[in-house]
Amino acid sequence: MPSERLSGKRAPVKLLVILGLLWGPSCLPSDFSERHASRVEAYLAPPEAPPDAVYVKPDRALGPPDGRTVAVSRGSFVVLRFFRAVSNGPGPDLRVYELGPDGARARVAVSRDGARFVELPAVIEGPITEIDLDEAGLELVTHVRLRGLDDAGAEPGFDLDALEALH
Ligand SMILES: [Ca+2]
Ligand SMILES: [Ca+2]
Repeated sequence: MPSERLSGKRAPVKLLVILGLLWGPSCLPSDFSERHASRVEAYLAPPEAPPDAVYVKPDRALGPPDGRTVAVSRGSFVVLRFFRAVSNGPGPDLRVYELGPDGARARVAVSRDGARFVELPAVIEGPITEIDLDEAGLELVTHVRLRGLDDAGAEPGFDLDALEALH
């Protein structure tokens, strides 16, 4: 039957369209993997936090800012990695997004190999902090570490939402 042959030829096309829609975005360099931290390398949760607390899930700091945060308090830290190296371009190179009006503070360190970190002198605080790699004396970094300095707020310490590469 001609109509059956016709439908038989169309089915694979429909299938390819559906697969293309499902797979297409992940096959392309996406905003997620290019510009924002894409992997958790290490996390030490706030010492007093219940292990099932939502704010001790470090993957909440991956991808673009979305209001989901991970807590980094005194005695805790997180190390996130970028899919590609962040370069030291003109002006600021990294942006740190925080959530919460609790005035929590943190220190940032950067690394190009995930082993040796250079901690920046500035204490960071507030919703957006821009960082210049000049301060670390590095031209390329792949890893960023945040170390909490206090336990301010209901979710203790600095509430990290996202990291963004500006170059
Ligand atoms: Ca710079
Ligand atoms: Ca987030």
